[in-house]
Amino acid sequence: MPYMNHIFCKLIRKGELDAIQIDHPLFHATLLLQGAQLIEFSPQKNDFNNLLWLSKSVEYKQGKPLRGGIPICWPWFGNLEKNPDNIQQQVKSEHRSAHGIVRDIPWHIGSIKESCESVIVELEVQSNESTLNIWPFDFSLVARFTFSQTLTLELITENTGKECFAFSQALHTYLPTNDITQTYIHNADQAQYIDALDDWKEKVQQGRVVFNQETDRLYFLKNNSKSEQFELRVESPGQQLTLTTKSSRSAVIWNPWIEKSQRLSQFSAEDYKSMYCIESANVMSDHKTVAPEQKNSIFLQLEL
Ligand code: TA6
Repeated sequence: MPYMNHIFCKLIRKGELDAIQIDHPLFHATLLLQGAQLIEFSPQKNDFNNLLWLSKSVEYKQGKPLRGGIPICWPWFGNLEKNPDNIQQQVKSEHRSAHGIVRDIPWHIGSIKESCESVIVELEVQSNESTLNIWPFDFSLVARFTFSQTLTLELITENTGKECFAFSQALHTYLPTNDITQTYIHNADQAQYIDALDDWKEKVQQGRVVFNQETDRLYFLKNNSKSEQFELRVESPGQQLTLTTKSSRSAVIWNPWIEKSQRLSQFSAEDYKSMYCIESANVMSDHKTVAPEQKNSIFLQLEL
């Protein structure tokens, strides 16, 4: 465990994994080095309760994805077979696990900057022999977390190789709710979406998003919007939350509901009642391509 000379940050162990524990006057946070997975962000504005949902049966095991917080899905989101052909064709081996190759491998600390107002942590990972065996492209990723009373996460992709590559990505944010049936996601009215549970048919959102069945949808910004930024406002019992995404025209909204909950790891039969996911993404037609030495960023902000 490398020595850490900081005021608010210390290195701790969670099961088999190293983590940065941050105890700041304005917030607490727990950031795993594996996958650069944030599993806790507890701002003072939320009475130092975790703004993120984390499974009670989470397993801190090396090389095993954890259910909760913000898993980083890169260089493909979800089921590889459902990605655009140019992304599928880049994957060399029979490696077909969901959500790419970086959420269950070790990242390392790039930098930590502390102040009275915030803490900025950069975690990094670069291509290596094992990633090249699956996905033959040289890359460098930086996950930049800015913690204060709000949370921002920027995922920066750099193509450090000699050929272009295409990728899809998602910041797979798990959020808690006191009652999923009283949880509403606003600002998606009339947005187009792909329904992953209805043969990937294209549909149009009517009004606010409600949860009354298994929900697994890839939303796309209304075509007339020029910005690559959008806000989703979430209303749940006792909470109003705003999730802002930049450099993205897509977002995934997911709740496994009753039947799928039985098939999920690190997930109890009742957990669907107290969680949902809103994933800031670049998926399907919104996937990205980077040329050698080019960078791409996707950015989310969570604010009460
Ligand atoms: O983001 C939605 C989704 O793709 C769902 O289909 C479900 O598989 C979820 O991600 C969780 O995936 P995981 O591999 O973490 O169990």
